[in-house]
Amino acid sequence: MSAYLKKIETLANLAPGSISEAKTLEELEALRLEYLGRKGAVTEILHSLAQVPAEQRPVLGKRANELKKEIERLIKAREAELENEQFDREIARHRMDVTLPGFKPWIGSIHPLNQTQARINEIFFSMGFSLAEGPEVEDEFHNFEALNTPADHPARDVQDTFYLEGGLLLRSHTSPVQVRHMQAHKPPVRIISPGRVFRRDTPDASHSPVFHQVEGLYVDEHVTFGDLKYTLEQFALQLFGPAGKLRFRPSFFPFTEPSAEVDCLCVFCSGKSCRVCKGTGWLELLGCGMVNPNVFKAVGYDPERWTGFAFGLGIDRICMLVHGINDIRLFLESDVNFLSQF
Ligand code: 2U9
Repeated sequence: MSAYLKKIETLANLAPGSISEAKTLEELEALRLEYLGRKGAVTEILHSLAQVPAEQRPVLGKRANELKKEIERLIKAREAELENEQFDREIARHRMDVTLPGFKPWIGSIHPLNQTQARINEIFFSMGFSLAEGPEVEDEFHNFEALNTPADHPARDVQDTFYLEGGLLLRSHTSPVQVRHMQAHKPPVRIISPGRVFRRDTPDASHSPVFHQVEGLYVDEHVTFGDLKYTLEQFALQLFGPAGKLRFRPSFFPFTEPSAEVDCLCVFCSGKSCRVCKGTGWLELLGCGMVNPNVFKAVGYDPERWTGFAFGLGIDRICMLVHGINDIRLFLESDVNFLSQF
C-alpha cells in the first residue's frame, strides 16, 4: 500500500471515533479545522495528490475525496446531535411542572355593605321608589328642626351628634335628604335615601360612630298605614323569602305619628328561639310611621291634603343578620381577609 493511501486509511480509521467523541460544538469545530481547515489533514492529503504518480491519481484522488465527504458528513451529523442535546438542556432548564397548583388571581370584591344596600335599593326600585341623595354635612334645620325635633330634644344633645363649626353637623340620619327633596319637589313623592350617617357612640360590637341607613318616604293623597304595612311586608318577602314575616310594635319618633318598630320572624330559627334572636323568636328590622303633619308644614306641604309614610333601616344591621357577622366594626376595618369572603 502506498504511503499516500496509508495516510488516507489512518485518517479514515481515526476520524469517526474522534468526531463522535466531541463533547461540545467548540470541540467539534476544532476537529473540523484539524481535518478540513486550510492546513487540515484531509486538505493536505488532497494537496499532496500532485506528488502521486499520475496513473494512481484517479483512484487515490477518488478515495481522498470520499474521505473528505465522509468526514464532512460525520461532522454535520455530530453537530446536529450536539445541537439537539443543547436544546434539550435548555428545555430542561425552563421546564415547568404543569401539575403544580396554579396561582389564584387576586380579584377584588364588592363591600358587603354595598351589596346589601344594592339589594335593598333594588327591592324598593321594583316597587316604584327612586333614589335621592344629599350632603353628609348638614344644618340643624334639615337634620332636626324640619323633622319635628325641637332644640331641647335629647337627640340634639352634643353627646349624640357630631357638631361642626357654623351651625353645621354630620347628619345623624338620612332624613334631611327627604326634607330637601320635599322642599324641591311637589307631591307625590316616592323616594329612598341610602347613605352614611354619624352618631357619637362609643364603638363596640353593635355600635359604630359611622353606620349606614336606607330611609324611605311615600307622600300622596290618601296614603294609609295599610300602604306602609303592605310595602314593608313585600320588602321583607323579597329580602328574606317566604320566611320574611313581620310584626309591628307601637313606638315613638318625633317625625312620625303613629310610629312603629318592625320585627321580622327570626330567619335563623323561624321564631322557635335561638342565639341570634336572643330567645325572642324575632329580629328588630326597622322603624317606621305616618309622616308627622309638622314635618309637612316645615317643608310647605299642606298637611290637610297630603299624607305619607316613612321608614328607616340600618344597612349594617341587616348585612350582619344576612351574613351572620357578629361585629359592626369589621365593616370599616378594610381587612381583606374579612372582605374577600363576600
Ligand atoms: C321624613 C319623615 C320621616 C324616617 C324613619 C325611622 C322611623 C327609624 C331607625 C332605624 C334603624 C334609624 O338606622 S336606625 O338606627 N329609623 O326607626 N326612620 S321613621 O322617618 C322620616 C324620614 C324623613 C321627612
